[in-house]
Amino acid sequence: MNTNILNITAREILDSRANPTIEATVILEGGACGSASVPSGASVGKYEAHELRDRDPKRYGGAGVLSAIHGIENIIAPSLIGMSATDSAEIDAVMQKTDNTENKSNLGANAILAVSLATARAASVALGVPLYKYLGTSGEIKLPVPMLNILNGGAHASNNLEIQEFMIVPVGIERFSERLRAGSEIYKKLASILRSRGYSTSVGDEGGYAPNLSSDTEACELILEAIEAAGYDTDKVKIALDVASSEWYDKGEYKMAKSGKVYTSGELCDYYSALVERYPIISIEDGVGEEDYEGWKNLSARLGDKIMLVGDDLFVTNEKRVKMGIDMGIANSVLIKPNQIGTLTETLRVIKTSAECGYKPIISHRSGETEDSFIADLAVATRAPYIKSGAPCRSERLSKYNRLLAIEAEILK
Ligand code: 2PG
Ligand code: MG
Repeated sequence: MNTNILNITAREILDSRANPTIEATVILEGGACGSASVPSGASVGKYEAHELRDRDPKRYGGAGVLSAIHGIENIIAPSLIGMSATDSAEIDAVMQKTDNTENKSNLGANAILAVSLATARAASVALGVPLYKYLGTSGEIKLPVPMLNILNGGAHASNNLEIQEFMIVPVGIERFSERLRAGSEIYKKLASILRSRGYSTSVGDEGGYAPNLSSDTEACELILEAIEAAGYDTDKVKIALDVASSEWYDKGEYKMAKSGKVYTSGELCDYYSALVERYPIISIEDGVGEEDYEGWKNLSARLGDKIMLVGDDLFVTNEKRVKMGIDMGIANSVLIKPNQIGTLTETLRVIKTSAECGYKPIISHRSGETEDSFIADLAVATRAPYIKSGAPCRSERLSKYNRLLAIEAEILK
């Protein structure tokens, strides 16, 4: 099969929040083709690669991506046509060189990533292998533990919860399909509990419920009740939080976006330590802000031996920032979002670097998603221990979990 690139096209499509995003298609000389679409965040880290939007107020309130698509078809495509789709690293290097900026602001990380992922998919189709096998090495296949976000708050919901994500993590369950079943059963029990207390069961951006509650601790209590009501226990199913605290950071203090309450970095650490004492929490993401390095040191000293401390806005899937964090001894886990950095090659590299240094990679969706399930294959290919793809609800979240079910079925055959 000839894997040389014949043509690349791109289209403007919509994501799960009705915002425009890009779907790119790479067509190979041998006839194979692959498409990929890119997600978009709401709580965006300061150091993320640039997402190129048109800023034309007459279209989609300025969020159109026609300029990025123009770049794919008129600048990226001519530079890649004739190269083999199997040469991902070279293809990504050509795009980075053509863009010629540190944060991919000329062509847009959204444009570059769409082509990068579509190219890998086209290559896997041409070679007739599943994407996870194409992306990864051989050896025993291991499926990730899902981190299911069943209560949404922060920038992902218009309720009063300050913490962005309350997740359940079925770490003590062996099979992926059984982990997902636990996620679904607990999610459904949580709905009954919320309803019985007169709370709303409408959902937030990632499919978790988004009720107004008396406090973030009430959220943890309700989750514990749901775990028990569904017939599981906290040996098997734990809780994880994504605080997304960079959203609150303001001149050295943390000002909660909804209640307006103000905390110092130290007070936040005290708060988390108390939560960890009281609840079966195994992971806290972005507990302090992306530039609050002293806060990260404090948090790591206090909780780094007990739970996963995940850097999302802190690391932005950027190898330089991860290495900086490792040198400083802060955090111990890295959230991996391909669109924070903009190419498959750099994503794979940062996963490798993190894992080699004992930092756990967690493959993640964005709050604005599409039906593309690429990250499910990426998690399997890299043997990532965890994947975070929202609630077991809404098809843009489930496309990833359902793809993992398909992979599990395939390997158990
Ligand atoms: C996060 C993500 C995904 P967003 O903060 O981890 O859950 O949210 O895509 O809005 O940055
Ligand atoms: Mg996060």
